[in-house]
Amino acid sequence: MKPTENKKVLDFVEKSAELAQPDEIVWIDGSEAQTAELKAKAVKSGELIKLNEKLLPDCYLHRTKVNDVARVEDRTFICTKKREDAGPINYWMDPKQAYELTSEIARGSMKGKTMYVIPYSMGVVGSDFAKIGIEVTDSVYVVLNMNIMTRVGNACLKALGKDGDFIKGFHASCDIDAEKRYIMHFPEDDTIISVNSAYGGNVLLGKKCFALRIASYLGRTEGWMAEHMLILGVTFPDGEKKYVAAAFPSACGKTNLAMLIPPEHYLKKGYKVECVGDDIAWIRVGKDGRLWAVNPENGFFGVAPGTNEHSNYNALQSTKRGTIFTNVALNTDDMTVWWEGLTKELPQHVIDWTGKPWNPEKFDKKDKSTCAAHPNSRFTAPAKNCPCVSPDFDSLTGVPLSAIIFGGRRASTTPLVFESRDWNHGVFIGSAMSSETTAAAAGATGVLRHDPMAMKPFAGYHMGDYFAHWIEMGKKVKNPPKIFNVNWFRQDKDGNFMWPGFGDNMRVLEWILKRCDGKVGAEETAIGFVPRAEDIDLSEMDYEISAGHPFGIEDLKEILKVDKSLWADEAKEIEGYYKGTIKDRIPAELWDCLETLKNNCK
Ligand code: GTP
Ligand code: SPV
Ligand code: MN
Repeated sequence: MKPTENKKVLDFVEKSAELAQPDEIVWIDGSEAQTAELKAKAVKSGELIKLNEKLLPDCYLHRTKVNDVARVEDRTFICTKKREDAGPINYWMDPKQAYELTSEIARGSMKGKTMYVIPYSMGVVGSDFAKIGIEVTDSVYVVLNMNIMTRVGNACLKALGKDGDFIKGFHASCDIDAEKRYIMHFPEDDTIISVNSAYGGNVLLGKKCFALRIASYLGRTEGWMAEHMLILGVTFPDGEKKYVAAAFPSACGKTNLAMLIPPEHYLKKGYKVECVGDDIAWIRVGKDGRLWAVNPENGFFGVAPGTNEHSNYNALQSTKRGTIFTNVALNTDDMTVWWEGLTKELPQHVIDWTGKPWNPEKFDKKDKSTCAAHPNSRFTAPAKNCPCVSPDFDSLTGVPLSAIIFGGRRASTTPLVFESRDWNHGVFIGSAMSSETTAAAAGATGVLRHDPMAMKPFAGYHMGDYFAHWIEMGKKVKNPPKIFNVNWFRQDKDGNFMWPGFGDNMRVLEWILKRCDGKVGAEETAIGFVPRAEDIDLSEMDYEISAGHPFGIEDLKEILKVDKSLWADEAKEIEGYYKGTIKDRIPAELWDCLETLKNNCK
């Protein structure tokens, strides 16, 4: 029985089946019974390994092929009719060619297999913010992950009604052939096609493909924004609540900041931090002239390595039930999972992420190839598991933003925190962001590259137009959030982090929120407003920077410094990026900010 009469849905499913030729079609209803059946099937086929039911109830481990462990940016395409609409930094393919190429690859690829049809909603089903997608896939792993990451089932079909439109997603695992892997986006047709991958961001089409690439395109035409941002709420001792959204590139700390536990003395005073989202924010202008944000997801697809009881207790707790782990190591002593950084002691009986016995004696922190878990190994955990999930998580209206924060991994130059002079200057700061690459995408790590607003891999259209959209949005909000930039990743000459990060980032958040209320001063510098060191609360700090020296105000001063000569170089670099890479469609407001920066650094 088909659970919908929506002809567009039925047509899409029929066409997909005609192409891929599955033996059967199964509609996913999101029910516990069906989910349990699929888990059992995946365990039987070896696609999932069941973990210790007592210690990790309803948790599973999945291993991908070794050639399929991260997003593949150079195989990710924006297929607009006009090349220039995809812009200078997206890979582009002519839509006709892209449809032909992927059809050729996917034809008959589901023979002998089941095609699952997943109706899902990004956002609370039926809310003003929500948008519906249908993903067809031949992977049970995808179905089970989508079940956690999105709101899945018949309610979505009901919300679509007889005639509603949706985002079409076609995924075929094919042979997981890296040479024939394509992640294609057709923003003009509301369509996504993914072939030859079975890894996270490439195949959970509701996430980066829909909620960022397609949604950013929609947002531009419809007057809202889809951003690579966490959303968190801070409750003050007097009960007041404020919300912040922050854009950091992949594997640069969104999940960690979103679930931050404040230092002890903040907790004692009554501060509380709650998580609304850890990766994606959809943002609209509210009737009150403020920006309001929702998290369209329903779970966390979080980086495992480095997550432990101290660094991110809330994330770790989130993974204790109903979680799918991808490419972490298996501890065969008790059928639990392990990854680098989970515990100080190395477990002795471990199968690494490729399925081979692991030798802890050969482990060398600096050599990724000796790791038991893949550096981009992940957990897919239901948001409701998170001890600090916000009561606003399912809010239909979203939450009002007091501040927007940009940030990246910068070993030098960028201070711990600074504030933009106004909205347009904030947009400039976002547009000028650079960050060191991480394991979240295939390719070299640690290479400094431009990643405007942490959206380089995710903007579904021309980056110059995207900047212009930000400027336009600023004109629509009477009470815009203040815009800040942070850098948790400054390093000393020996490569040690100069700021403790994690929970101690609360100290910076507090300064940011005080600035939003005009409750604290700042120093105006060449790049914007920087805190006076005395204004950041360092009490009860418990961090030793290199050589056993406890972190103090002098260390803070060091990472708040703005070195004009470095920033003069940075300005040249930004100019080179604007002129040489983005080339056109950059709004005049941003050129003005660049001129100001250059003049300020003379
Ligand atoms: P995506 O899911 O890829 O978008 O990543 P993310 O931005 O959510 O990053 P996440 O919070 O998972 O952090 C990635 C890595 O950065 C982990 O290894 C963390 O341990 C590390 N990290 C996060 N916050 C901090 C911090 O404040 N300081 C330092 N030094 N490292 C951090
Ligand atoms: C990221 O890379 O920013 C992620 C993981 O959040 S993925 O879903 O693979 O894109
Ligand atoms: Mn992300």
